[in-house]
Amino acid sequence: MAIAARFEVEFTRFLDAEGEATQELPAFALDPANLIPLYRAMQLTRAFDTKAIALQRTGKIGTFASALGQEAIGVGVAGAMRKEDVLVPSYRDHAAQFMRGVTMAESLLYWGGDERGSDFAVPREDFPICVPIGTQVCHAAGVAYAFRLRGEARVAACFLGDGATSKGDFYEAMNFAAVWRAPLLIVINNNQWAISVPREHQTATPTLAQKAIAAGIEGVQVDGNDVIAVHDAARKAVEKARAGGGPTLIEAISYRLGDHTTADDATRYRDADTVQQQWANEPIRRLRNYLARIGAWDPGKEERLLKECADQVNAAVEAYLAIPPPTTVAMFDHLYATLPAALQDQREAAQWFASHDGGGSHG
Ligand SMILES: Cc1ncc(C[n+]2csc(CCOP(=O)(O)OP(=O)(O)O)c2C)c(N)n1
Ligand SMILES: [Mg+2]
Repeated sequence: MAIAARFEVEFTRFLDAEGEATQELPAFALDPANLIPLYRAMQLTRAFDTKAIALQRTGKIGTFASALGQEAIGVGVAGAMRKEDVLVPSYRDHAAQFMRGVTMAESLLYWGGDERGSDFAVPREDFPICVPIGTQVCHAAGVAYAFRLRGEARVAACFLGDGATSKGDFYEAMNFAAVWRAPLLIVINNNQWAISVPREHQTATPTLAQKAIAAGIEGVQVDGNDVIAVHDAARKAVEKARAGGGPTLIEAISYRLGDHTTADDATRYRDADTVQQQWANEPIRRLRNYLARIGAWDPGKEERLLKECADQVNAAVEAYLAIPPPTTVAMFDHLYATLPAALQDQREAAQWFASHDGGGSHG
């Protein structure tokens, strides 16, 4: 018997849970000036998450999907992208969106059910949040293919969850991007849960990264709670894609410390002790410990940063609440160049109701 092919999946971590370096750090991480912005971005995301949940509870936004415990994934990846690249996000990727220039007020507008929240002032070519599971991977493959066709040195990056890797869209997109050597980065946020379905009931493979092998692309695993590992893998993948080396799949292993969304109650299906134990691995404390260990962080800096983040979040909430609600007829305005007669009638009826009950408001 001969071996037709052999495969392996690498796993990378630079900082352990206590923020101790387990191996020599990549060059960018040797300068704390490169790490502090990543730390800040993670803290800002967490501050936003806390506030967004409070806004949902008080009826000021609709359902919200928190990124609690998974901040390093979005921050590490978006920090490796260039402005001209394109992000194709799912619903748990505001950490990455904020780094790209999407404002927190826009994000709140989106979660408040207002489509104008997807019309980002910056970055104009990033995609809106995709709620259908896995379909965004196909969109991202298409974007990457377009870059390739046009000869543009740009990269498309998308995120999906562990659950989404069971979807055909994921395999089809990977296969397509691999064949065309499209400049695509696919990042799996393996937070161990797809709502109430645990990772081990989701798929029989020991890693999710190995799913890349069937498509003929590189698949790597990183500690998704180690922002240095995420950023390093993303940087290599983005550089490779830009240089014509084709797609990469990164599986970032993390843990969903919060509920699936504000519409979920995870205490009904998972054990509080396990969640408590997972708090020891979370990414913010890990990087803070490392920065403190090398003398680049102290309680005074921490206090100032938290205040700054809170102020920024509060300003975004105020900006959001001050935005007048969309008109009732706005929902008819962007579907057709010329509205069909039946919808024209509905538009008029909507207009009539709007002018008789005074319209809506946030919450
Ligand atoms: C096509 C489709 N099927 C089902 C759903 C309902 N749904 C919303 S979130 C979710 C679980 C996704 O889990 P995962 O991919 O692990 O992402 P996570 O929410 O953990 O980030 C499902 C099944 C959906 N949004 N779209
Ligand atoms: Mg998941």
